[in-house]
Amino acid sequence: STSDIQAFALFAEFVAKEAGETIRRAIVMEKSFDLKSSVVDLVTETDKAVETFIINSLKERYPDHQFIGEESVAGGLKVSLTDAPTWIIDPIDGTTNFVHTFPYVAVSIGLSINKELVAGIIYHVMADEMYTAVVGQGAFCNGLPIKVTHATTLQGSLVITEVGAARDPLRMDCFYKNFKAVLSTNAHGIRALGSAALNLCMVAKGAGDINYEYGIHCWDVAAGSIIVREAGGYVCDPTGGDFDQMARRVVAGATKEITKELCGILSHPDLERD
Ligand code: LIP
Repeated sequence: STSDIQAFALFAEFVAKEAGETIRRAIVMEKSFDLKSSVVDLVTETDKAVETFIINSLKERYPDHQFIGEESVAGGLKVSLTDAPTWIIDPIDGTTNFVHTFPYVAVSIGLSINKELVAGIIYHVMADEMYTAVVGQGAFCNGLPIKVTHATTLQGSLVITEVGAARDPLRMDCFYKNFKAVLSTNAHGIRALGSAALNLCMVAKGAGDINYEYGIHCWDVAAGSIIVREAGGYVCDPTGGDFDQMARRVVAGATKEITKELCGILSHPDLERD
């Protein structure tokens, strides 16, 4: 029920805030990192420690819930989304930023039930902003309602995307092609700040009109996609079809119109599903 979900979300908010405190302390210290899928895909001890803390905290409270965590998957655990309540966790979204002390890092926690996202919690650590949404209940930042903009065209809009953690030629070609296509609409600008979760929060709060990215994983966008929808935005697959959180790609816009316009000009790289 909605009140159960609200209780789950409230607890996750508390856990995200605690996790954020650890990240805030660690970001100003010396950091070392290991590599994951590529030489630009980074992980630190803090990512791992924070993920363990989040999963253990939620598990203790909800022993029958399931978990998908970025670093657990990197450690070899398979992504498996069932009908059971499943927490989808990115302990530090924006690890590259964390490593470089760029203050755009977030804790992202989504909750899926019957394979539908029902709650999203994203903590913008260095801004101390807690973004939350429960299905049907609207989206909030630090408890105040947030809304997307009214933008219906790319012309004059602010577009947010990311380079991502892949550098292979086919993926890069697609990236450049899409970048050019967006600029040729006379969009006011493109931003790429390094956190998929926070990019979605920016669209949700009306600080930017649309976000697209290829190569993301479910933990990058689970929480953010529901936050955008609950803020009145339109989230779909870049082909224009239904958003699929396992498909590694997303478009999230202020309105259906601007979102469909962007879908119409994007080229899609091949991506292996989560
Ligand atoms: C990152 C995303 C970023 C994306 C990177 C990476 P991480 O998440 O938020 O937007 O471009 O490829 O996935 O790895 O820092 O949690």
